[in-house]
Amino acid sequence: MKHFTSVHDIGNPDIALKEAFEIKQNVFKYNTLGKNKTLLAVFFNSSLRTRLSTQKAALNLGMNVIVLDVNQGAWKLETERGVVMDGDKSEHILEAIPVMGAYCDIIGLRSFAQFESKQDDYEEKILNQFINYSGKPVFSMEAATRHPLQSFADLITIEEYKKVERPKVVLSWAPHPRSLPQAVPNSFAEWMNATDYDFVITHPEGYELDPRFSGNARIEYNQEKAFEGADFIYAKNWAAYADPNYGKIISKDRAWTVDSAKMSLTNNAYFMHCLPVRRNMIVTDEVIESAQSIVIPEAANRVISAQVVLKKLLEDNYSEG
Ligand code: AN0
Ligand code: CP
Repeated sequence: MKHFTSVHDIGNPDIALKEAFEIKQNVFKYNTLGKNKTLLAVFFNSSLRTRLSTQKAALNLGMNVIVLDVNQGAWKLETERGVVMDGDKSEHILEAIPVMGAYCDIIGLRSFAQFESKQDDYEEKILNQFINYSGKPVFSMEAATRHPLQSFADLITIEEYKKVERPKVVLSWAPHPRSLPQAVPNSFAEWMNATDYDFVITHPEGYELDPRFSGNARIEYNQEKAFEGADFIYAKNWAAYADPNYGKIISKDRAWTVDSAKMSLTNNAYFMHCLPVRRNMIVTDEVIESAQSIVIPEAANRVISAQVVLKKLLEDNYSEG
């Protein structure tokens, strides 16, 4: 694995899961693998979990860690080529990226969809520039279209909590006051489609995801019907994907908020969300505080998914083998 940007890079998810559970048993087992190797974690957007869990994973592997919040103290970056840089942007990303690459061995990147150009977002323009110009292995800490470290942690969590071999997993849209990227639901769908779970997506009409991500998932526009018999409810808001509404909010309907009445339709389902979550928009206090809510162990598994990925990047790119 040279870079990690999606489920397709990890290989067989069953083997990745085995590695995850091996690491979870003893997170310090490989604590010299990353000796004298430096992780640079670059954030264009805010983060609590990804920032902390990725650093913890790197420290568990004996790596050194540098974190850069691009919007707090670095120069404002131009991303378009050919622009006369007479505005407020002092540096071009085409110099900034190889410079960052010169100071580290592995780069983690968080760069959300900007909702200015669907094409730029869905071609992963920023992530691919890091891959092409840094000279270093790059992994996604949520890019424009995917959040694979989150989805991997979600898969680990479902495997830990599932009571039947083939659980019914429901990804449910829920309302939110601001436009959010499709990265989390896209990526979750992609990882769920790589398993043989019974996977259903429910959302209001107009919130269809890119079919390259939703794949063969069953789409159910009636949320209550979707919840029937579910073993896991995975709530998330996203802005519209389909034209002409790309990046727009077309509903804030709180009839879609996950509440106890809807959870009672399920097979005593566990409640999941990647966090941060807005209470009483996405999910009621009662549901997120219930015994069936596994959002905290889900977040804790972010260390494990990051550690599997960093271990693979170290082994495949730097092992003297
Ligand atoms: C981001 C999103 O929806 O992509 C990050 C989630 C991990 N959420 C917010 O910006 C609130
Ligand atoms: N779930 C997740 O990625 O959280 P942060 O945005 O806080 O990193």
